[in-house]
Amino acid sequence: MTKTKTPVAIIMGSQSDWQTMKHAADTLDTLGVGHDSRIISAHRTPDRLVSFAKGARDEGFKVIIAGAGGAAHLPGMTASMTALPVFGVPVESKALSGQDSLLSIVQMPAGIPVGTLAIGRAGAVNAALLAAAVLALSDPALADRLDRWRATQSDSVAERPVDPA
Ligand code: RP5
Repeated sequence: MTKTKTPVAIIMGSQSDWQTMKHAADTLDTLGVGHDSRIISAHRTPDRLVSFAKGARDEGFKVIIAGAGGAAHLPGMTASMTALPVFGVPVESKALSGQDSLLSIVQMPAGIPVGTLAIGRAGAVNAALLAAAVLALSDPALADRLDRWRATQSDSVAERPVDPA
């Protein structure tokens, strides 16, 4: 198996999840963290899922971000087949506004952890920040970039509100 130099895998159940998961990719880009995005459906492409999850460590990945909506089994099934950290992003579904996705991902049985984030964009951004924080434990340059990212965010918050234009 070819080793990747990209430490973060971003996987999602459908092309339709990319609109949400792109925020994770963009955040990792801002932090200078390599990533690879793939469509892997727990239901429609189960063989692809098994192959990816069982081989993720050997491929060189260190952290997996998994986004899915509805009956969102992707993060949990991935975590069942790898000991790499898995962060789950509940994608906002049309029918139930992502509450189905959230409950599908968050209620893992003891023994197989998935770090579950917020529904939608906030969850995707925060999954990327958490992935970066994990990698920063052994990468001082990345730790510096993460500190600067947070300082920039603090600086961008106005002290007083203004009326909308
Ligand atoms: C899930 O079903 C995917 O993660 C997606 O959020 C949802 C709907 O998929 P599509 O019907 O848009 O392909 O597996």
